[in-house]
Amino acid sequence: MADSKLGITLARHIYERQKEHPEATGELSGILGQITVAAKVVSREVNKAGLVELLGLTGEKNVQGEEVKRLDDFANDVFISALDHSGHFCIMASEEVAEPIPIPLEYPTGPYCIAFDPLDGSSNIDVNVSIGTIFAVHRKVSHGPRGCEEDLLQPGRRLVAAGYIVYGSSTMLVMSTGNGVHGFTLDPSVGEFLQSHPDIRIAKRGKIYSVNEGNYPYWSEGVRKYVNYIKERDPATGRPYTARYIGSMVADMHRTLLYGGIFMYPKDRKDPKNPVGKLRLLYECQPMAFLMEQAGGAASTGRAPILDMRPTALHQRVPFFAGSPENVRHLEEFILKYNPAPVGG
Ligand code: AHM
Ligand code: MG
Repeated sequence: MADSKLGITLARHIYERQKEHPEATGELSGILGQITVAAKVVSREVNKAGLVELLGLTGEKNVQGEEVKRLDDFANDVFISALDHSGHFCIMASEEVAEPIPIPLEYPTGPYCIAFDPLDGSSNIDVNVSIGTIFAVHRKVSHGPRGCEEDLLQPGRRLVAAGYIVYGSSTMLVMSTGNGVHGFTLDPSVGEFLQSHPDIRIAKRGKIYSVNEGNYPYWSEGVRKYVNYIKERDPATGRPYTARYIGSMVADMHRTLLYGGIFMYPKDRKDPKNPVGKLRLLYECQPMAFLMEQAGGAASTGRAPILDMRPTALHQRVPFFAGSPENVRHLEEFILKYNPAPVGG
């Protein structure tokens, strides 16, 4: 007979945390509730993508100049429509949309704003490799009634919640509201996210490095020297590090969080228009850095914590290094030593 004891649902987890904070309004649980609805819909479509011809290109380009796949479009629409009417947000931003997304006039606005990447790692869709959604929630700081870009361009240090959903061998939601990092796995038979990874803590030091090494010729001296060093030997064990790179930030970061080590997307000089790395600050790096720090890890531009960066543009890109705190510090030492100009990683 099946176990009749229901696991801890995400809703129960949030409710119990809320009880510890009598001043809480319940707004965050409403936000996470809407995110999980969207995540379940996207998860369902990702799982049947090969069957229903969602694969393939729409022929359009997104604001980054990349081809938009149908599933990216779909996920973007699902997240917008799950969030815009909720009354929690004053403004939103998506990787797929050039400008901030206003809340339609017929819906109420609320005291938060959200930035999200609806389907990250989309180059992996066609080959059935894990992809994900990333989200970051800030409190509204502007004074007007409906929010503006100022609300979205806040340092990550001020985030009130962030998380990701990984659509992998199972669908998992990993999130933090500033009280540690907690993981929930979707039980498809009941359609609920159940707590599977309470209070995730990253190892102080790991021995896995994760980076697109094809870009080696374009890296700065500091990053090259660091990667050469860890490929030679881990000072702790005397053995070389292990390489793992999926090319899906959510999956690579998820593994880094659980197994330790370092994930890197350094400044990439092969594209002169993009001398600061590929990953986007607001909806990729800030939320991942928030989770990393909440789990006891670190996230850096190579010179300073990602969470201390003050964003200047919605789709701003930054160099990104995150993982076990000792690994990230070690990388920063190489950058400081070999990259004389303050140009980050
Ligand atoms: P995307 O938002 O267009 O999917 O791009 C972001 C993805 C990340 O998931 C991943 O870390 C990175 O691009 C991989 O880039 P590369 O193929 O250059 O290694
Ligand atoms: Mg992305």
